[in-house]
Amino acid sequence: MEKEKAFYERLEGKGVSRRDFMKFCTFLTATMGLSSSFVPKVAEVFAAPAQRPPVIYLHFGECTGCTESLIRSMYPWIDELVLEILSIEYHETIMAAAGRQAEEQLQHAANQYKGKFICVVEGAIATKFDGGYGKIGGRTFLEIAQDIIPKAAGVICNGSCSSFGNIPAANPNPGGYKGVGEVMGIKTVNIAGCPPNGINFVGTVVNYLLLGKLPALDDLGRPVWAYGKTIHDQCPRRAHFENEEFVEQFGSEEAAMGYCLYKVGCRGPETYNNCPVAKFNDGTSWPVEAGAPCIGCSEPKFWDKFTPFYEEL
Ligand code: FSX
Ligand code: SF4
Ligand code: F3S
Repeated sequence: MEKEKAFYERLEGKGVSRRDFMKFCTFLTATMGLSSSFVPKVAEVFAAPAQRPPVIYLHFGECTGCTESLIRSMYPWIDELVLEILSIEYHETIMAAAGRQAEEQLQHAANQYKGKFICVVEGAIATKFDGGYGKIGGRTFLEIAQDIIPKAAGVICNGSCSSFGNIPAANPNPGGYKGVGEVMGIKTVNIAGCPPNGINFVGTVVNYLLLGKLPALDDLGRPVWAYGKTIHDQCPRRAHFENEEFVEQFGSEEAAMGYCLYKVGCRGPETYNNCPVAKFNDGTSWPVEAGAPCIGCSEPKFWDKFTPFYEEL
């Protein structure tokens, strides 16, 4: 097919071979919990997209780590794939426009695609304004959210800040920051993590384009295929936990032997995420593999609930 041929030529122009791409599709399909018979269909979602839903991507109170995690640290070309399957109408980090021009683009896109666009949100929303928290172009985060979000067909929260409030909402929370669902009184798809794994965002979008529906969600709005099991239940150090072989001090012999990190604060038993399987940086590693305990970044209020970090649960 012409469309597919052009796609592979574009990829090759960026130094990505068909083999690399198929490897990625195989990995994505398996991570999404689909059988290998779906691999060609997943490839087709990218190579010959039947539809490219318009997306307005909003940033509120956050560190932009979620965007960085998606566009830079995984497969270096994953941003290209995202641009193949989505029509990004507004995204402050990657768009060329700035200032008034950007503001106009936001209004234009929200009106042109009213009721049809997907709104992706990164960051929490301030609900108190005495200190002047959270404004873009003279409008508060809350005003922007109330203007744009009701016009969207659905909302995906990328990261724990937009999902649950997270660090901006941590005690004492002078800005009254909250997650998008709570502020707007709506249900959102929550790609939790601080930052989330880019694969969890891409997989959720691909699932929607492939099957025409959102994946099953847990009671916190997180896709079950990615957040259905605890870190602890998938951890390669689990045998050490069962054998009571623990790291008691960083830099020790036990740490070098890859013992369990429970006693130096691992929150893996209470944290739902797929890091041991999906990993970060092109499948290179993830916190526990690198010797750092899981701090529970995909759980609501992890900053308040799980601190002080590095102390036993
Ligand atoms: Fe939050 Fe994302 Fe943590 Fe940062 O935007 S989930 S602070 S990684 O960047 O929202
Ligand atoms: Fe569980 Fe953490 Fe130990 Fe892994 S390192 S087995 S997640 S407590
Ligand atoms: Fe976060 Fe724990 Fe994974 S800290 S990145 S959920 S290992």
